[in-house]
Amino acid sequence: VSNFKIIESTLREGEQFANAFFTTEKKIEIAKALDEFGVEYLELTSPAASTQSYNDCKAIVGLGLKAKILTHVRCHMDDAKLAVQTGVDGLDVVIGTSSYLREFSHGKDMQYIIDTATEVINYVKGEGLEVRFSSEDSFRSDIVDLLNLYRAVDKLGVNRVGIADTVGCASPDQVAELVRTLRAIVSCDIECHFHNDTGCAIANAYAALQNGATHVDTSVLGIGERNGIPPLGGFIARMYAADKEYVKAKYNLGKLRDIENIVADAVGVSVPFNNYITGYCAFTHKAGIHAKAILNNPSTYEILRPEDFGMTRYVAIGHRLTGWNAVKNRVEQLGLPLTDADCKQITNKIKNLADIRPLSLDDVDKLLRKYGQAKEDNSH
Ligand code: HCA
Ligand code: CU
Repeated sequence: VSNFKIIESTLREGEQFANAFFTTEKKIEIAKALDEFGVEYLELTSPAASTQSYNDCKAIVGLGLKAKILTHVRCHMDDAKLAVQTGVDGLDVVIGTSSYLREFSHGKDMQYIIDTATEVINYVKGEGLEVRFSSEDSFRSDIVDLLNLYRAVDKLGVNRVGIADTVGCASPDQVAELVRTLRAIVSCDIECHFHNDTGCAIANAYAALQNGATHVDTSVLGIGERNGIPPLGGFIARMYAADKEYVKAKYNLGKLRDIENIVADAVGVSVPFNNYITGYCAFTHKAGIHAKAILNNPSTYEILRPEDFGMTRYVAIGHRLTGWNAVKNRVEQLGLPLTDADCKQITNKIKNLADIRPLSLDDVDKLLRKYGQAKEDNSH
């Protein structure tokens, strides 16, 4: 699963998040931060959406970032022409293929879709730009229709075909099967886009990569239409677990927290407490058994190394589940002259107190210092 590329869609799918309103300045700040992180592509809202969208697209193209700039457009010549004028590196072209969308959304049949796709793809390629063709709602589309369409666009020389789980209904095994089938039919790259309505977005992205997909769509904190798509951080966590050295070499992982804070602030939400990597408890260890092992060797209970992400580990000790090894570690940090026997005794004291109410680290430190002081006084 190495050698994947991220198409970061905070500035497209993310703009479809309920709370999102990005000013030009904010878009530029987000684009620069993502570029520093090292994503390979930024996907922007269609310039056909509004005048500001058109201008913002040009402004971001003008930044001269390392990341390639894509814009996301309907499969329509007018939209494609407008997009080409903005100077982007490529177009992510999309059209709905499921019977739901063909009937209730755009009302077009498969032949019309193939004809329009052909016209748009030939045009974009003729302009020398990268082009991806994707079917919206791929998992509720007729598989024969879908494969015929992909085969046709592959022959036209698209750079990528895309599959999209627009409603978030797919499971990893379904994804694996569809991607494997598609891999056998097209020779171009395969991009995938998964919504998270049923909690499978990251797992689906991973299953797609394992079966031949090459590009994955993400957004910061997963923001998007409804409850969104794979969060950049969670996807990175998954890929780090699969191939740590590759991910560390390719991305500037220490930048993740900043990016999430910028986006969370821009859309008026806070980073979830249990967020991948950056959530406030992501590297907090609590039970005595965990704490002891972690202090001996962090890999016992950590698959992600906090240092690799500019984060720090925390061992909570002011609670009834605490153990004397963790207390001893704190004693050493504070440089107090207490023995193992003392630490065991204090641990019991902490447990008794914490049965009544939770203690802050400050409460615990005070207690430890009091014992340490008493010890010194005795020895004089
Ligand atoms: C939508 C479109 C899309 C497109 C995905 C893609 C989806 O907002 O409905 O271009 O691959 O989820 O289908 O985001
Ligand atoms: Cu989407």
